[in-house]
Amino acid sequence: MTTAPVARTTTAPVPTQSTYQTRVADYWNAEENPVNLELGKIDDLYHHHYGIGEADWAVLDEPDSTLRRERVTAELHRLEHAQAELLASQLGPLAPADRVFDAGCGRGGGSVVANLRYGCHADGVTISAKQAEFANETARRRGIDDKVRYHHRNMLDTGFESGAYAASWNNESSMYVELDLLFAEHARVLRRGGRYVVVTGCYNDTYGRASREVSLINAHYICDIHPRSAYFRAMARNRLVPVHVQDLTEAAIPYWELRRQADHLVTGIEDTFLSAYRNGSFQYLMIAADRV
Ligand code: GPP
Ligand code: MG
Repeated sequence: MTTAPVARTTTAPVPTQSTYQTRVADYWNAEENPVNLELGKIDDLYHHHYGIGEADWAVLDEPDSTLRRERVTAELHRLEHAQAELLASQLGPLAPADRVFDAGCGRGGGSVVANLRYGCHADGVTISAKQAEFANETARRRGIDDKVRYHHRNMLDTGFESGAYAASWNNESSMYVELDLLFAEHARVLRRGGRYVVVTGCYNDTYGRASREVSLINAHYICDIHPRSAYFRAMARNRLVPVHVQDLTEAAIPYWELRRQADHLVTGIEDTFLSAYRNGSFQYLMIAADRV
């Protein structure tokens, strides 16, 4: 049999980072919202997630305007910190020799919280070189840089050692990536019996498709919010078995109510979050799962 010669096709080199990922990195390299920096300054713990729990509304009645701003800032930080502590509480028990992986670590607050709670080693990963550098500086200031390290890497392809991690998490960062790719990487780096935790905003399948508010949130952060169902499907396909699911939607509302009244901190997305939560199209969820 003879075959006709086939013209050689040249394939374009696969970029290490997609154009989308570059745009996301650009956003986070440039981001300097007072709502993140002013809160973080209070105790050098920089969070990139929202808050949970009842707010102390008395801060709004403070007559001195400078003091009022300070008290509102501190209260929002307290609520964000409560969210970080809730997530961290799901990771344990962990020992000081254990390693944890913080996927989409932002300016690093979550890894510090885990280290303070368990004394564990932490590796944070962010696609933003600026955030990684900032977070490493905070770890140096605290004197925990021997145990807490931040890396400018892709959370889908960390290069970390397989099976070396006792726990891992995404705190409001999973909406930037394909869940199957993300959970495959968590399952790879987690040891058998390791714990994975995600806190996320997801759209509500019972409402239907993504609402207008969900689309506005996507446009605001350049992300792509997944439906609730997608988390469970992708976990099931990637050796992650849910052990605890908590709907935090109600608990998230005081934070947004207080934040919308913080003129010195608002970013313009506050009312959209409140509408999305209240019209039932959007949920704030925590899922803890075991790696089997
Ligand atoms: C918080 O970060 C949120 C995200 C990065 C992604 C979107 C989250 C959803 C739950 C949809 P941030 O603290 O940097 O945001 P902000 O500047 O608004 O405080
Ligand atoms: Mg924030």
